Amino acid sequence: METKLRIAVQSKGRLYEETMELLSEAGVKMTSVKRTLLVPSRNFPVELLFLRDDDIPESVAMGTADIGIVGLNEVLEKDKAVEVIKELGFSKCRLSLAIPKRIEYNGVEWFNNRKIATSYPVILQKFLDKNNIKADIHVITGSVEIAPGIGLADGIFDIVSSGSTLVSNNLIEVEKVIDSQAVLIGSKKQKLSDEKQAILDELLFRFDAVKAADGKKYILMNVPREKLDEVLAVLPGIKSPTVLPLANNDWCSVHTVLEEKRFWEIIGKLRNAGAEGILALDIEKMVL
Ligand code: PRT
Ligand code: ZN
Repeated sequence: METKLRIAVQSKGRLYEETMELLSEAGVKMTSVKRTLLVPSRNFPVELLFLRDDDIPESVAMGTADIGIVGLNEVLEKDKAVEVIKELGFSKCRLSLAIPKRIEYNGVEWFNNRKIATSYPVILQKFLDKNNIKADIHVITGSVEIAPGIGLADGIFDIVSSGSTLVSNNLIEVEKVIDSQAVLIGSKKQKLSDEKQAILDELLFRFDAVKAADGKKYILMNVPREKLDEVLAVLPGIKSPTVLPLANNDWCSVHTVLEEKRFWEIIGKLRNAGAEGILALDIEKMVL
């Protein structure tokens, strides 16, 4: 039987969409859209094990899955024998302490002898120990942010992303404890077979190509030959753009790759320098 690398992924929730998108952009196609527990790819030697995110670190530590995709917050909280192989750059958030906004806050000592509601007691306890704070941790799952309002806790320790949940509950973030994002994890103890390692290496190579293309545009434009130097001067730091001849000898075609966030700034300069017929295309993959 063909060797398959088994990847534990979240079956539904905030990580699901982007995990599937990353795999799909890496050319990994799945056999069925129905989310049964174990789904093989139809064109790549991997299979997906769909789990709750809470169970992913342990499944990787135990070797039930070879690798997993999960939030760093879950990895740190579950504290299993896993290691981060790669940061995937999506589902970015932070774990922070927050308190009612009307309270005057004068530093982390404020939390001494206070009651803190959280779903992340392990990470919180480590932070409190490091800062010599003795507080009472109250573990609740879900809707942590309402705890202070109903008198269940003095403050909370929870995931913050945009911050709007805190605002609508009259809370204010006072200490950021960790930054989190989706990460690819592997077991610390179980070494992959050579075959599985080779599959993982290919997958990581493809993830890098997808990531390299992220936020970049492929730009083509027509430039009068006499303006070529001026146009090329507008493209600083970009490794030698391609210059191609056109049927009309007075003109040439310049191709290059631009950071999307600098697109409008640079396009303006290119037009002023004499570029015309500028086309911008999405780049799907980039192998550096
Ligand atoms: O069912 P399962 O156990 O698999 O899923 P889950 O309900 O435990 O997790 P899920 O799907 O809600 O989140 C999965 C992962 O997404 C988390 O572990 C984080 O790594 C990541 N993530 C990124 C977030 C957020 N952003 C986020 N904003 N997880 C939760 N939130 C919640 C947060 O709990 C808070 O209530 O959104 C609220 C804050 O958001 P803002 O934008 O208002 O600040
Ligand atoms: Zn969960």
